[in-house]
Amino acid sequence: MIRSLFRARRLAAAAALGSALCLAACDAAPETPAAAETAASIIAVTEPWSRETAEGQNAGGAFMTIANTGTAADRLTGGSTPVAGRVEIHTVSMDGGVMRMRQLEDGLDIPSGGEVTLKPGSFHVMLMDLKQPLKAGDTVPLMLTFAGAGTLETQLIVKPAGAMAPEMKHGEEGKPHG
Ligand SMILES: [Cu+2]
Repeated sequence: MIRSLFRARRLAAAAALGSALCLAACDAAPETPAAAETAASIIAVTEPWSRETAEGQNAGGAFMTIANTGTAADRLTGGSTPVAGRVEIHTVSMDGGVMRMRQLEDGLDIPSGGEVTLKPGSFHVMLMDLKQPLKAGDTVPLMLTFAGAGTLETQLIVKPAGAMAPEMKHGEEGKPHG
């Protein structure tokens, strides 16, 4: 057993030497193509924002548009932020005339070459167990997790309590969104 451990060490040393030689001589070694598709290069998040919360309110929504320029579909599965205990992905559906939020256990699909808008009354990121109220004007870091592309940090701008989605600012509340 000791002998095989020694042998393993010798092999590891030889491998290390081999890769050191390779660093010097084979700098043109091909990279794995998949490794190049990180969240920062294929996922674009625009207009990330959140809404001011009242004292004692224990959860808040976060909204944004997520575009996927990658060659494969991806999925937003969750995230993390210093201001909340946990982050969930939610959808909203009508249940007997009442709007209800529901967690998307498998995450939210972001199609290849497409984009998905998270907005009030629709898909959103939910900041659960808020550790502090969100105040208008604050900027809150939010780390998003994608099943394929990994993690991406974004900064939520906290807007006043009555704020709607950016495209709903000019009296377009009644219009359907495309
Ligand atoms: Cu929610």
